[in-house]
Amino acid sequence: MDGHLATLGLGGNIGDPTASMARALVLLDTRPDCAVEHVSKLYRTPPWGKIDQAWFFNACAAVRTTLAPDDLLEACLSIERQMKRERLERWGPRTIDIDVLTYDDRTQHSQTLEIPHPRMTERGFVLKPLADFAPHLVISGRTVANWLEDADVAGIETADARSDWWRQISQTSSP
Ligand code: PH2
Ligand code: MG
Ligand code: MG
Repeated sequence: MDGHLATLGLGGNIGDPTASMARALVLLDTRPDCAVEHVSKLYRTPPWGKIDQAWFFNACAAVRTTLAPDDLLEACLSIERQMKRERLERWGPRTIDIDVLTYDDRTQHSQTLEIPHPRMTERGFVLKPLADFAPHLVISGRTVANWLEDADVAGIETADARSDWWRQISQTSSP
């Protein structure tokens, strides 16, 4: 498929986050206007921002898409809704979170969507998975690998090192 290349960050810490993330990636890949091109390893990460909550699972993906940035965001939010996302508070526990991190090399600051994601360069749980397939991607003048050198990655563990963990898991988990 022709189109734009976007990167997404996925995470969750309620219910079965790994199954939710796998299902979200399959749902995106099933759309005719989105193709999942790369998926990072699956990581277990200590909670960031609000630390008295369960550990998260996190991963990143690259998606080839013909959707405009706002429509891609809407597609992600619609999958969150479809999966009955629960979010109790900002930065607090959630079943699934899908964030648009980058879209080609575009910069956008609108009410609904900021690209690149404004906090991605400080977050080890975003940079580490992203560096699995996009270490040379430039964000605000530095590569992902370079940002990662300065990021706090303490406690981050690999939970599944297979790049097709999401296809495997979505086959074995119930809808
Ligand atoms: N998401 C947040 C807040 N804190 N911490 C980790 N480890 N992983 C996340 O995905 C995460 C977080 C808000 O989106
Ligand atoms: Mg979000
Ligand atoms: Mg988020």
